Amino acid sequence: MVKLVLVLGDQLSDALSALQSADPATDIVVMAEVGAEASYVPHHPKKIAFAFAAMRKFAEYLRENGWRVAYTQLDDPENAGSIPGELLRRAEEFETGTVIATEPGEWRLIEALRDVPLELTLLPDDRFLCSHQEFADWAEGRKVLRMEYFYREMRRKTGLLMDGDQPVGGKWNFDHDNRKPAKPDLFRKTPPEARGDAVLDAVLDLVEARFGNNFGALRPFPYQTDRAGALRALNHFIEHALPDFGTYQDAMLEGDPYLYHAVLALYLNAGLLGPLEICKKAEEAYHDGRAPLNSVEGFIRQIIGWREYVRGIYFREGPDYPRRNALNHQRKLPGFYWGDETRMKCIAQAVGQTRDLAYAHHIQRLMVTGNFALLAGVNPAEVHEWYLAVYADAYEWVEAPNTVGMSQFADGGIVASKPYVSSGAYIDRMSDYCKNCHYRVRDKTGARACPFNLLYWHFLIRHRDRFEGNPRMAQMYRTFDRMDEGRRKQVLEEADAFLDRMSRGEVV
Ligand code: FAD
Ligand code: DLZ
Ligand code: SF4
Repeated sequence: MVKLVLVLGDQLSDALSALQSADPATDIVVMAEVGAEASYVPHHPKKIAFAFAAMRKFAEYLRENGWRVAYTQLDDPENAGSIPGELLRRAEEFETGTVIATEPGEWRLIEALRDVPLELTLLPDDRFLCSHQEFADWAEGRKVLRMEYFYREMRRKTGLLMDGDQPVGGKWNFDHDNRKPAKPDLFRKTPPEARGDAVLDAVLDLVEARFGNNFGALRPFPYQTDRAGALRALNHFIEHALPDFGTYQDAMLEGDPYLYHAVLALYLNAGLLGPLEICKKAEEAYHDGRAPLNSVEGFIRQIIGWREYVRGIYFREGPDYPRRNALNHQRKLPGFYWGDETRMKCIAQAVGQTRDLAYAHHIQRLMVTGNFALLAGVNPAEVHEWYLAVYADAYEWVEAPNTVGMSQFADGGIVASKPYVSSGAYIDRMSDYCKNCHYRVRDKTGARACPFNLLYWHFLIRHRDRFEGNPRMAQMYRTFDRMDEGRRKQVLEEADAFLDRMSRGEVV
């Protein structure tokens, strides 16, 4: 009997379990651009264009390799509008009731597939290094689930940067050598840009017509949309950026969106690259003397450590995870996250490049936009929706633990042992943003005081009961208590006034 083989927009790998267990001679691959997937959040137009162009090209690749592919474009008059709807339509067309799929990366879609009245086989997504069972076994009996220990297991499992059972270089983690600020450099290489082609051009026109009003610039479109292009981007990164990746990992510079970051998460999460092939290339560069250990270890840790760990957390914690709100934060997300004017240079830079590129690097996401939302007490569900919408690499399994857990502490401390909050001093140390800001990073109070400085204390005092006993935060409470009473009062009043002005929609 014919089986339908579902391939979703982030499953564009020929190693996909659903494709591996099907037969090109008899089975039919179903791929569909659907309104439901394109609008469950107001995705950045570049993210939608990337998904559709990469899907169309992958469908073509499958056809060239002998598969029959039933592909639905968004503007097909027959389009049923959702993945379950498309499966039912294709089941009728091909007179079958059987579907094979690889587990989607989002509870919403897993549940929707389970409700489809067809005989569905849901296979594990084995493009990841750690299965749900392995993660459960690792987590079993542990009081806290710290990434660092999980990462060591992944190093042992993959053998990456291992010398027998010992880590190469004698240490598991070289972050101590990292975290330096960067200097502007006109000659720094940026990732290779997409060459226009007919498929991409047609998709860009479609996305412009249907999603042109979503937040974000569609053109120019720089990203690769097939495996060959993703491999070019990978090779470029290994040659030009990996050597300095570690040292400047946390740095931020005005007008320099990528620095030494890989800009590979969008390809990796869509399936155009695999985690092991990326890490092996990085390891090779270390062994050939083309990249130092602090960079290669740091990079590999992000992929086999953080990426696998957050996926484990997402599936272990269950469908309610994105709605958690441990700190009971209720403020609305300010309009400047969607491009309204702000005088805060750091926010304007991070949001501006997000609008232009559907990309910001980790420290911009964590210590600028994430830090501000947490300090200001924004509702984490709104923060989550924003991150899921605006980044080309965002899918819920990876975005939610990073946002709800790591950045907003809304899971109550599963991912992060303490909240990632900082005053303006951190941003000043790691960037050149403060030099050209309306606010003064050294001012702790007064009309031009950096809002991060004011809100930092406001956050700590708001949540004193919860965090005072945390040994890693006790020092901050002692510092606050040492200020004279008038000053303490002034800081908190100015922070309140700032939040009021912001919530009234005034330019802040
Ligand atoms: P690099 O900085 O060059 O890192 C290399 C690779 O490591 C990345 O391509 C990515 O695959 C992996 N990686 C690094 N950090 C993480 C992490 N914390 N979790 C998972 N993988 C990681 N990453 C996403 O892939 N999708 C998201 O939706 C996403 N949302 C985030 C939201 C917030 C609030 C924060 C703080 C982080 C988020 N991240 C997300 C993690 C990280 O910021 C991005 O993976 C990274 O910025 C992607 O850019 P890059 O490819 O240049 O990565
Ligand atoms: C992100 C995305 C978009 C914008 N559109 C589609 C689509 O039309 N069809 C599809 O199969 N997948 C799309 N995707 C990726 C899905 O949203 C993704 O598979 C789920 O979020 C699960 O991770
Ligand atoms: Fe951001 Fe404050 Fe620096 Fe301005 S002074 S860029 S608001 S950290």
